[in-house]
Amino acid sequence: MSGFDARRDVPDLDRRRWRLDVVGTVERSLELSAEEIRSFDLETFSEDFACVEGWVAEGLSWRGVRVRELLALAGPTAASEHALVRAADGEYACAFPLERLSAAVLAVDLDGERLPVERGGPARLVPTGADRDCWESVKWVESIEVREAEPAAGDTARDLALSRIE
Ligand SMILES: Nc1nc2c(c(=O)[nH]1)N[C@H]1C(S)=C(S)[C@@H](COP(=O)(O)O)O[C@H]1N2
Ligand SMILES: [Mo]
Repeated sequence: MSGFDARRDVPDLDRRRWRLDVVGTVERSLELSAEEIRSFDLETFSEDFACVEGWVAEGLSWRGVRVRELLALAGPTAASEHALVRAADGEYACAFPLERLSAAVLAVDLDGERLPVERGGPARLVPTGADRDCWESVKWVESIEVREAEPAAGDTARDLALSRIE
């Protein structure tokens, strides 16, 4: 992908130790390994990725699980309408309406290979829909925190992404 900027920190992640937490206002908190995520029904789709900085990576082939499937297992409370997706690189986090997040894919493969850590592996969020923004494609996802109230603080993704544009 042409947009990779080596100045940005790639976290030191051990694929075997990595876990995805699905927590917050859910009936059952989940802690899933990369292999457990692979045991869900995985979908493959092709997509271009465009960053507001002005570059495009064309024809990427992603494979992963619909977040809807993970949430179905966790069971959000009826009043849950929001979520905060947190990453392993410091304070990076992105808030979503739960319905939009449900439609996104948590990708574990890119172009037929396990998603490398340089590209956001073990798991990277790939939102769908025309209105998606580049900073919503959270790399190194560590937790999905379901909320009833809209996160008032903690959504740093947009600010961090825009602060990089010179
Ligand atoms: N965890 C995390 N995810 C992130 C970012 C980041 O800094 N940290 N940057 C976002 C932005 S603005 C873009 S354009 C893409 C860049 O993806 P790439 O590094 O694979 O080119 O990742 C998005 N996801
Ligand atoms: Mo971006």
